[in-house]
Amino acid sequence: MRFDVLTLFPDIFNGYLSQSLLNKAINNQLVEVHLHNVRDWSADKHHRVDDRPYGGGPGMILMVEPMVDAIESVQSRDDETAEVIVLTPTGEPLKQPLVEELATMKRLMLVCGRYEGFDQRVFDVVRPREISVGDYILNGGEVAAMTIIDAVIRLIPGVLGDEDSPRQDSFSTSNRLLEFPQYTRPRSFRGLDVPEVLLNGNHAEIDNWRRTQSLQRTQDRRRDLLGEG
Ligand code: JA8
Repeated sequence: MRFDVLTLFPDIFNGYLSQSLLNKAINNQLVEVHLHNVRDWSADKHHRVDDRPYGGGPGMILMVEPMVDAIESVQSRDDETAEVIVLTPTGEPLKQPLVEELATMKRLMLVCGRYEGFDQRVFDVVRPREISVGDYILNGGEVAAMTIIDAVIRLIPGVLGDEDSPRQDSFSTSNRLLEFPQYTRPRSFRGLDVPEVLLNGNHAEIDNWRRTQSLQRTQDRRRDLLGEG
């Protein structure tokens, strides 16, 4: 799977991309991540990509020309057409079913904004998909882009560190309950003991306990997940 990331701050991605799991996936040619600095498409000698908003107001707006030039130029670098995604707090909320859909695609282009956002004509011309990673405002789209890459690549066969298929107990299309609590050694820590049921080897009883815990946790913490579906 190929990712193209358009950003004003490509260096933000270096630490994330050099983590061993992703590095292995890149070396095994399961994943490609190409970083592009939008400033390279600036038309003027000062490399400006932002300007003040018409109508007034605070902050700066990303200019339509360098943004559209960058997106179209990067799109043409591969025969496979990329799904163009702009990270924005006004986009479609990212949930696991959307992650699963994105993981089926051969190529994604992730466009990261900064400042007060893009000139509207970027959206009018490119007609990208707009995705939000959550109801809070980041300083830019880069962390959101890494979130998408991270959530998507763990669904690509062979990318996970272990041989297990990805954990989908919580939030997958089929299961909307939260995970049950897990324990490992020691059996006792500061007077807190591992629940007896997990030690007795009765797997029907263990499954039943875990289902009950999942339901209880979901009711306590995320009642919204039980609403429909
Ligand atoms: C932001 Br600035 C900026 C750009 C993209 C995103 S996505 C999100 N939740 N906040 C802020």
